[in-house]
Amino acid sequence: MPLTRFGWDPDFEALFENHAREGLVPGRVLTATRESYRLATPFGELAAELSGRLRFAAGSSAELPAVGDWVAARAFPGDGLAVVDAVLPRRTALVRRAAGRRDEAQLLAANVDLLLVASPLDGDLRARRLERFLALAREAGVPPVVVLTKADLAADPSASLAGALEVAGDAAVLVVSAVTGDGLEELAALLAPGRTAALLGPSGAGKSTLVNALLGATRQATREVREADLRGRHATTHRELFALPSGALLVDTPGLRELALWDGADGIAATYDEVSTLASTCRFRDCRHEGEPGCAVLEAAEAGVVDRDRVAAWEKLRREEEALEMRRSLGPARAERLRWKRIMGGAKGPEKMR
Ligand SMILES: Nc1nc2c(ncn2[C@@H]2O[C@H](COP(=O)(O)OP(=O)(O)OP(=O)(O)O)[C@@H](O)[C@H]2O)c(=O)[nH]1
Ligand SMILES: [Mg+2]
Ligand SMILES: [Zn+2]
Repeated sequence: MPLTRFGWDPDFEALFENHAREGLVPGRVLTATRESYRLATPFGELAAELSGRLRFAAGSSAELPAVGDWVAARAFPGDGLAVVDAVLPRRTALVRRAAGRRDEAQLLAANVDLLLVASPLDGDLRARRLERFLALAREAGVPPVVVLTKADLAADPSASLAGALEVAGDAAVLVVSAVTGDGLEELAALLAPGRTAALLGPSGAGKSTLVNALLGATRQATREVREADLRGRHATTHRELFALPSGALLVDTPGLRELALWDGADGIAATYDEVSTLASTCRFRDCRHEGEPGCAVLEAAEAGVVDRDRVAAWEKLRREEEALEMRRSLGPARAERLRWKRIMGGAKGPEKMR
């Protein structure tokens, strides 16, 4: 199967020249679980592992292959195997802060051209959660589209649509139902041949159901309806890239319980455009919007010009981002010391020991 079927293009071809001279072949990562990978290659699908060189050269897990990556591999088609030797530069990278206590970037998918943010209509619209996904996409330079799913279960679809439009900014908002088929054609029309889209959203939003609908086949297990109320169950357990019959590529992902950003500053500014524009006109350049004189953000919130909830959400994301940035750039000891100073103001530090 030609690799153009998986999105191979002249840009990646150019990046591959040196590897080709070494007798390596290009491959696209379809799945990446622990140490084992599946690649689409010129020899068809191959199981793959990492070369020792790549494993030891990688400074962090974000440098290892992720779903959507293009890699250079040594192929052993007779055995159905390949050994990945290098990861090609990424056109885009969807990155979040990994769940858990350690500060670690987690690469959700690479070389994604369009992010579909799934948000189910079987409950209230979660505008704040939506904003986090939008910020993640914009940080990566990937245009987002909001996909409001399960429209057939919506109590008031037009209210949810209006709510989503309020926070979507330049992102399109689609309303779809896998049950009635509403909106599926519009969704399919956004997925261009050779281009890669990824689905992100909470568990149970109907992401895999959409993948199956677009594939025209049941390749992804979805949650049983009778289990639909059970919390903490993810029908999808790993990320996977699918080639759709239309020629587009689509990445299905397990639902994300929480979404913490990594490197979020630009994405946050773009997602809360009206708030961040105001903030740049505060009297003090380092205004924390906590009651300082001449704070344009608080003034606008009081006058009802901007939505208070969005201001609060923007603040929260920025604080998270700042704190993470500080821990990353300073190391934990200095970060804690500076944080203490900021909270305690002029209060004195630790007693000097004699
Ligand atoms: N009524 C209705 N049910 C839907 C629709 N789409 C999906 N469902 C159901 O919602 C449940 C969850 O769907 P999934 O596709 O497994 O959800 P998911 O987002 O892939 O969930 P995770 O893999 O856990 O992240 C399943 O029981 C689906 O049948 C829809 O448009 N309407
Ligand atoms: Mg799923
Ligand atoms: Zn201010």
